[in-house]
Amino acid sequence: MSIKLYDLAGIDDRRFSSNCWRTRFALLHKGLPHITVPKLFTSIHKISGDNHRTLPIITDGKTTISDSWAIVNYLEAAYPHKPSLFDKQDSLKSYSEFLQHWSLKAISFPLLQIIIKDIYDRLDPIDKPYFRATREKRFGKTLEDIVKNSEDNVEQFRSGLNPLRVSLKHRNFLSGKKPLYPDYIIAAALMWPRSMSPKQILHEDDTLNTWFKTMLSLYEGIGSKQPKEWVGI
Ligand SMILES: N[C@@H](CCC(=O)N[C@@H](CS)C(=O)NCC(=O)O)C(=O)O
Repeated sequence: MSIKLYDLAGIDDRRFSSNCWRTRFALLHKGLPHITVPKLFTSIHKISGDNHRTLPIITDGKTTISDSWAIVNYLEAAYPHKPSLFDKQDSLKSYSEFLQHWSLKAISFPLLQIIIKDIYDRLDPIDKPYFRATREKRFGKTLEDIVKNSEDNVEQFRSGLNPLRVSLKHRNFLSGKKPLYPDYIIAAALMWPRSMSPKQILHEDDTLNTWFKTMLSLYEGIGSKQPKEWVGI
């Protein structure tokens, strides 16, 4: 039986969640047959009897796991003969864990303050009241107020990506010669604005574009085939 990946979806079946993309890339890298099941924010609680409140969730036979980091560790342990996401190196696993935390701080959080209203605009109408209420409570202001300074914030966001540009100066991938989990973490973070925001998040001459283009082309171009909203590749 195929693995099932419960995946967050917006309008036009846009699969926009970075957290879910990490898992999707992980399944593709390992060559594990799987199907993705689109879900709305407001239907996550129905997946496994209210046990899990966030996506991604996978089911593999009788096993159900949520949280992308728990999932990647499960896949490595359950399928040791399939290509490893960490090249079977503890050091790469530690680097990945660091990068996931870094990307949350340096990419996802600043980006959210730039694109949160664009995300809202592209959610299924059923999800909109839930998304607005929970995010406005979290930030203590309206979605419209959160994105008030988004023009200035885009510049700041772009310069925050410099560590990635420096790392990619002398290698093709963040992981070295081939894409591994560190590359999927960052590519997943960029799939989010790519599918949900018309803003120009990366300049057309940004050196990161070369790497991102390669990431989009992997696995028969699964990334590049996704609906694209932003100005860019
Ligand atoms: N650390 C978790 C984060 C998962 C997460 O926050 N997922 C979001 C989707 S991108 C979610 O399901 N949020 C549910 C909600 O906001 O109600 C992971 O890596 O899986």
